Amino acid sequence: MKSPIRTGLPAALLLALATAAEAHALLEHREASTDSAYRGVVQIMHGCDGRPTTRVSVTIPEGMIGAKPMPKPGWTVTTTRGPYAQPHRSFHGTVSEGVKTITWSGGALPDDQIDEFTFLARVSDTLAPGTSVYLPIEQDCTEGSYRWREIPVEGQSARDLKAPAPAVRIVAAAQKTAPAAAAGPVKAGDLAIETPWLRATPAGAKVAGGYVRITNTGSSPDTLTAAAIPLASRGDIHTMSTENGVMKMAPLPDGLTIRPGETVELKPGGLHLMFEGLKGAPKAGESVQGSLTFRRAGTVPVTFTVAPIGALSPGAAAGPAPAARGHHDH
Ligand SMILES: [Cu+2]
Repeated sequence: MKSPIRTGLPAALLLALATAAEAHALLEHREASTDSAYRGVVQIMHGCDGRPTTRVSVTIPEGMIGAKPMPKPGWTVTTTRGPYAQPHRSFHGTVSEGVKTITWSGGALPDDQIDEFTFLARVSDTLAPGTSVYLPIEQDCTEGSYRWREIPVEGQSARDLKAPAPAVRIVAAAQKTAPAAAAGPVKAGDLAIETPWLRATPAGAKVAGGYVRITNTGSSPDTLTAAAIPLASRGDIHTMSTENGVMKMAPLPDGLTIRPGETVELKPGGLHLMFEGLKGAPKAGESVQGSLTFRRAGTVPVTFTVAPIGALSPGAAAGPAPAARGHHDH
């Protein structure tokens, strides 16, 4: 916290002066799917008024079960266990007790450096999509401390609180089956990749268009830089636009960046994957194993379904006759 107060004030006063805008303890992932794993990453962004952080403790909320900390070199990790308010369904029957707090201590994180403290837990199916859970965090320094533990009441915003506990919003579990494709969404790190598909091409065609929907559920941007299928010698990302009534397309040389929280849809007439140097024609009804390459998430295997020549969506029949749509048609 960069406040004008002098050092050496009691922790309670430091706490009173802290505001939500200055929160030092954040969670990297602010959404979790019900009945799924949750990777909790507590990010410590500052010390206490210039002093190094020496202890970080997180309280696991009711409904996050089976929590396990990740050890951290230079820090001692301890946990406390206790009974859950209600039993939760798990892989092996029900669980009624588990880790309630995780504490990392004994390290010294300077004020001008940041660090992350990680745990894994499972979000029980008792947590309903649309609700939020709160993970109070204690941060102690060589001098001073913070207690990020205030939880908003009905109608109150975390902004109204001086020391809000970081929140995680519970969302519905990813659909097991995408409507048009056999495979469900592919998760790659913070990315959800849905419905990769190609348009079938006439025999002898040199290029094929590919389409996909990508959602970034994390807090860092990622960039799609390339795509590949065995039939093509290369795969780029193209934009498409209309200039003076003529459709034009151009490669995105720096790739396509998907910002945190954003969903990018590659579809006919817009952004698309452009597979070039085809050695054969993808045929409607086939599945084609391929990959998408991202700067952060790396190369992710995906299965492209193949829709008919001229299709406007993966599950649709062919669109208007190709001749009607002009020549930059992919
Ligand atoms: Cu193109």
